[in-house]
Amino acid sequence: MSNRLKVTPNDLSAFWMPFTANRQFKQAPRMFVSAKDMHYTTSDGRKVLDGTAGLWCVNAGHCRPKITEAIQQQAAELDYAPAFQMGHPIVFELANRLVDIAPKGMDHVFFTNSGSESVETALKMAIAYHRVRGEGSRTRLIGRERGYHGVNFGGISVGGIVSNRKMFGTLLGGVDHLPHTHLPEQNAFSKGVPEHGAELANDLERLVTLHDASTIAAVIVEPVAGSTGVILPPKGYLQKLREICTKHGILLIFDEVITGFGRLGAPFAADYFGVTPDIMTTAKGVSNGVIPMGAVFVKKEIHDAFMTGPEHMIEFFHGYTYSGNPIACAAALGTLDTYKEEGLLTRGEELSSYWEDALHSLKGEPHVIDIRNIGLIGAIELAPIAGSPTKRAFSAFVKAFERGALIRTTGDIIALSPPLIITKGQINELIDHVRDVLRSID
Ligand code: PXG
Ligand code: PLP
Repeated sequence: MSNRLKVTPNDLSAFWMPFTANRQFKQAPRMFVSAKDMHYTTSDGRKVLDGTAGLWCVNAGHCRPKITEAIQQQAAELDYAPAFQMGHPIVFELANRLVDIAPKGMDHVFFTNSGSESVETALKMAIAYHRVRGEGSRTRLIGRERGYHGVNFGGISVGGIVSNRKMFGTLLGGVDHLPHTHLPEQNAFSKGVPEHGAELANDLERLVTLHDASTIAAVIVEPVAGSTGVILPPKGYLQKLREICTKHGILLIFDEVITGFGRLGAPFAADYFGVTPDIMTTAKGVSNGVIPMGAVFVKKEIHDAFMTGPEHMIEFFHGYTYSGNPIACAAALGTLDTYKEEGLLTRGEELSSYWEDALHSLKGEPHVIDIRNIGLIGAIELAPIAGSPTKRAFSAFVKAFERGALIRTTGDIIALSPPLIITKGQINELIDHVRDVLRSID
């Protein structure tokens, strides 16, 4: 470890931390200084088991040699090339490799630098697609309550997490929302996808009646909602959404920023559920979280609709300085090699029943009011402390960190999403940490 990493900075004030209780953190900082495979090391030298793959992104585990080497080599060879009107070889190689593993028919990839940017890109593509086809009246976007689509204005407009929206004015116009699918009275402690609630997809018919299909560009949903605390699609729900979208010429966008790249035990949620969207947003696992990168997958028909007009003209007025950045591409290629060699994009399937049993063994522990699971995702919902929502889960988070496990909490829900390299022994270890924590908090 370099000296630089061993020293804890003595002034923490300049850095305004994202999605963090800044004042509380700075009174008692929690710092990671290195990581390897399934573990972080803290600044006081303790090993912490990563129960969350960083922020749902380090799917292959930490500091994997193929990825590290690819980045090192690329940084020394071609550090940056302009993203507009210029190319470099590996961005094309990466696009081909991604299309090879994508659901059938998703033949083109647009690069971004994050999930939030992937979402903005997808929403703009959807509206522009209808316009280039002569259906410029299709401008409305439909999201879902409790949805998370990143933090930029388009994403929070279609998103449905109140605290991420309410501070920021009137947001995008022409947006409506489907109801969320969390039905604890009927579905609590379901193993895998719940039985009840597919009919909630029919609400899209209501919105079509209200607004008319000719005004609606796209519906965007997370196939499995992650950030809000893991809400699964009821059996048949996504199929129904797909049918209604197709019937009315509305594009279906799956936001696979969390579910993409093996999280459910299949390469994408589209594969897992057998439902193919028209556009698919990804980020996180595409580069193992190591270098920022996002990728938007689109069906051939959508891409091809733009490829008209004079050939010297730009077809889609959109892109980022760092779209397809060479070092990010190298990281992604190293990531895909690692996934392939170790079978990680489907490893979750082998482990999911073990994971399910381990998680559901927490039923009956203090405070637990629901447990949800799919692939290598788990959620343990706790009863909130009366008058102090989020406090109980936050103390669980701090206690777990002190004991040696990184978990994630949102509201009063503990969310788990370990790297896909986790062993059965480490699953037991993680769940035992959570059990001990639940028994030790108020
Ligand atoms: N869409 C979805 C479905 C996501 O989960 C984003 C978009 C935005 O991605 P970026 O890269 O802009 O953060 C996300 C990100 C959590 C957590 O703990 C979830 C996310 C990010 C950070 C924390 O729930 N999801
Ligand atoms: N702001 C200014 C002043 C810029 O010049 C640019 C890009 O050239 C941006 C924002 C957008 O930056 P990015 O392409 O990294 O998203």
